[in-house]
Parts: sequence; structure tokens; C-alpha cells
Amino acid sequence: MSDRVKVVVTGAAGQISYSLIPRLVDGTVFGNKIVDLELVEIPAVLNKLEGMVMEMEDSFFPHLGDINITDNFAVAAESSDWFLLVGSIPRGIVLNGKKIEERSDLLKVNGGIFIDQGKAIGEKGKENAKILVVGNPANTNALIGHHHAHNETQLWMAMTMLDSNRAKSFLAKKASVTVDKVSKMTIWGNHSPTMYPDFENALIGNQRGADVFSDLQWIEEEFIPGVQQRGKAVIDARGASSATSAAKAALDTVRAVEQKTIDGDCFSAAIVSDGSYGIDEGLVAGVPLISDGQGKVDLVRDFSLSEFAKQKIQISIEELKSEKEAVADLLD
Ligand code: NAX
Repeated sequence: MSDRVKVVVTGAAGQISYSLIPRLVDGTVFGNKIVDLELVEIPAVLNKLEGMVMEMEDSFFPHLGDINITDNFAVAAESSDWFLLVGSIPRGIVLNGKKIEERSDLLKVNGGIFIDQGKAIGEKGKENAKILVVGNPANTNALIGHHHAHNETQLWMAMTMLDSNRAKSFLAKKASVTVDKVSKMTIWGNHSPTMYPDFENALIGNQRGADVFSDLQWIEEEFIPGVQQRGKAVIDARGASSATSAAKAALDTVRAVEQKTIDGDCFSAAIVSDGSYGIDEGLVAGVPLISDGQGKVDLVRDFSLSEFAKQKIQISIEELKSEKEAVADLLD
């Protein structure tokens, strides 16, 4: 195995990346490997990245290899192992004289970015490269990127780890245990307010969540909506969206793929569906995953889902289907 890893980060001048990039090279994610970084931004903010590079150099990171900044994604993609696609256009921005407010406009404007990024990753990224889409709408962006990559050796994921970490925290508080006692958490479906956090299959210590949480009113009225709306709650309180926790979740996802999953546990990310669990083939949906720590990630296929869970998951799948329809012209 190579002693270097090349990582592309888009949206590198944004607030998540400010927290994410330094921690990619601190030795906790890629172990002793030297980490080469390709930081990608739009031309208007490339100069900000010069400041980021200075800070990285000033931080004494023995694992930091080459660090490049560019607005040319295709150049950055060359022989890269990991792609953390954080960059996206936020709601409310004015583009070509039009304010991007509707979800359908947001889907299209961001989806368009992922056509070119997908093509470049498929052609120039390494065989077996891993791609984590963070920029929203993450699942549908990943769907578009994967479609245009035409490279089935590579693994496309959309991030649901932040939702998973949030759900663990809610359950830990309710069960009066520390967060490390909560495992096997899955976020099903879309990274959006329709996601379904699977408390039944989660483990609290060795006990199934279904056996621990009997207060179904709390589940329905506080837990599920609490996790689904947590991003908004952070914005309301902080006046800005989740950044530190989102960066930590991206790092957790990379670690979850790079390291072998502990027996009996799983991790959460959205991947291209093969039709399992009744999820339409081709949609990018949140599911339970395990890694062998050697680059192979597999779906966990033996979860039992209650009727309650199936109904909730279906709502999110329907939303993913409608997002796919909204970007149908980007999937030719
Ligand atoms: P910021 O607006 O701070 O940063 C985004 C950056 O992306 C900007 O610097 C922008 O110039 C850059 N960018 C835009 N188009 C680009 C392109 N084509 N190539 C390269 N860079 C490009 O947003 P930030 O708070 O960092 O959030 C980034 C994205 O993460 C947003 O879409 C946000 O909605 C999404 N999130 C996703 C989460 C998830 O769990 N999947 C949780 C956190 C976060 O809300």
C-alpha cells in the first residue's frame, strides 16, 4: 500500500473546510501516510486559499505533503485517492441575475457542477477512489456525479454521518449514557428533513434500541424531528450553519472507510442503491455500511425494519425520486 494519499477538497475556502483541512493531516485520519492536498475553489476566492496554505505551513504538520490550490478541478483530480466535495452554491445567491431560492433551482445549479466533477473523477481519479459529497443537495449531487463518472471501481457516497452523530447524541442523552455507548446507527434515505434515524437497530451498549426506547411519543415527537431539524436549530442559534460538527462528520466518514469496522457495528453514508431494502436501484440513499479497512465497503444486508421504519424510509425515498426527476436533464 502507498505511503502517500492524495486528497481533493472542494469548497476549500468555506467554513466547513476551515475546520476540516487541518485535521486531514494531523495523523488521526490517514495514520502515518503523507497527505497531499489539492484545494479547489472558484476563481473569486482563490486568494483566500493562499492564506489557508500559509496557516497549514505554520501549523507544523509532519504528515502534510504537497499542498496545491487551484480552480481547475480536472487538474486536481489527477491520480487522487479521496475526493471531499464540500463546495456548492448556497441558497439565496444571485446567479446570472437570478436569485437561487427554489429547491429545484438549487438542485440544478449544484447538479451542473457535479457533471464536470463526476467526469473528471471517473477519468482522472485513481481506480478505487473514494468520493464523499458534503455539498447540498448531497444525495442528488452524488447521483449526478456517479452517473457521469462511468467508473464502477470508485465509491460515491453522500454524507449522512453528521445526522448519525446527532442521532447518537440524542439517544445517549435519553438513555443517560455517554455517546460512545451508542453504536450501529443508520440514517436511511436523504440527507434532508425526511431522513430516518434508525433508533430500533441502534445499539445502546449491547441492547437494541427497539428494546431500550419504549417512549414512542418521545421518538415520534422529539427524537426523529429533533435529528431531522438539528441543522436548522444550529443555524437559528449560531446565525451560521454547522461547520465544526460537519467537518468532524466528514473526517469520521473517511476514518470509517479507511479502518475496519468493529464487528457488530456499522457506519452511515448514502451510496448508490442496488435495490436492497426496497430502495429504488440507482438512487443515492442512506444505508448501513461496513468497511474491511482495505478499501472495500459493503452494505449490511440483514437489518430488520419495522413497519414504522419502512413507512418513514419510504417518505425519504419518494423525496429522492422527486429530486432525481427534477434533475433528469442532467442525467442524459
Ligand atoms: P460555505 O458557503 O462556507 O463554503 C462553500 C464553498 O464552496 C465556498 O467557498 C464556495 O466558493 C465554494 N464553491 C462553490 N462552488 C464551487 C465549485 N464549483 N468548486 C469548488 N468550490 C466551490 O459553505 P459550508 O458551510 O462550508 O458548507 C458547504 C456545503 O456543505 C453546503 O452545501 C452545505 O449545505 C453542506 N452541508 C452538508 C452537510 C451534510 O451533512 N451533508 C452538513 C453541513 C452542511 O450544511
